[in-house]
Amino acid sequence: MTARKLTIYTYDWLPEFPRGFVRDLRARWAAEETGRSYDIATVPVNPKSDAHRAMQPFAQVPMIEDGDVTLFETGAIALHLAEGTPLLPPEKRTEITQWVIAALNSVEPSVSNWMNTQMSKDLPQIFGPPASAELEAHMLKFMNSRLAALEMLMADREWIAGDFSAADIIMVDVLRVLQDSGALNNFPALTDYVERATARPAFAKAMQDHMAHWTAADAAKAN
Ligand SMILES: N[C@@H](CCC(=O)N[C@@H](CS)C(=O)NCC(=O)O)C(=O)O
Repeated sequence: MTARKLTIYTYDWLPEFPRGFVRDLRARWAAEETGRSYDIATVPVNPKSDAHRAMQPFAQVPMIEDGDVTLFETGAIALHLAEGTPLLPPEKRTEITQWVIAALNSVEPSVSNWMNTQMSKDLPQIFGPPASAELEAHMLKFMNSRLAALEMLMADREWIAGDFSAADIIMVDVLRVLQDSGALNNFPALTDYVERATARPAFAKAMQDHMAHWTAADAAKAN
């Protein structure tokens, strides 16, 4: 039997600030955890192409091709790559799916909105005019309410739905963007959860290759 060919799509180049956090990392991490080798293909970040929109209607990344399956949305990608592996045991499928959706729908918007208020201070040309103190406080309060709920839950769990699963890849990647800002400091269980997950060899390999991609992209741009 020939193994299906897996291709992960990301941008051809990006500036420094999002590197390490571009969501192709989630697809790479899932591939590494499940022992899938993959190729990287790129789409232009500027201008976005029609070919890109044909694969991802919002012209975002990542997308994957896995044999004859083409997919976008990191939750769908993680669940797809986890299929038939210990990252998605059949008896845990519904619970893991629930947590993937919770990470993307109940937690990530609160994190992204607060992060945008922070990024708007340093990069207003990209993130819009600096957020007012009121907006920033509102977004922080909303995010902290979500983090507090998750903190209670993770206080007595190693992973979110039994053993390490596709849901942990997505939830941890949503949370880890907060590490450097100190926003997780009041949430020791979440801090430990993120540290535990990102200490996994598969995460380290995914991150190393993700960063190497941007270094190579710089070199290609310079030529
Ligand atoms: N919900 C999407 C979000 C994808 C997303 O936000 N991708 C970012 C890169 S990490 C992007 O392409 N941003 C550029 C844009 O939105 O134009 C997913 O999880 O796949």
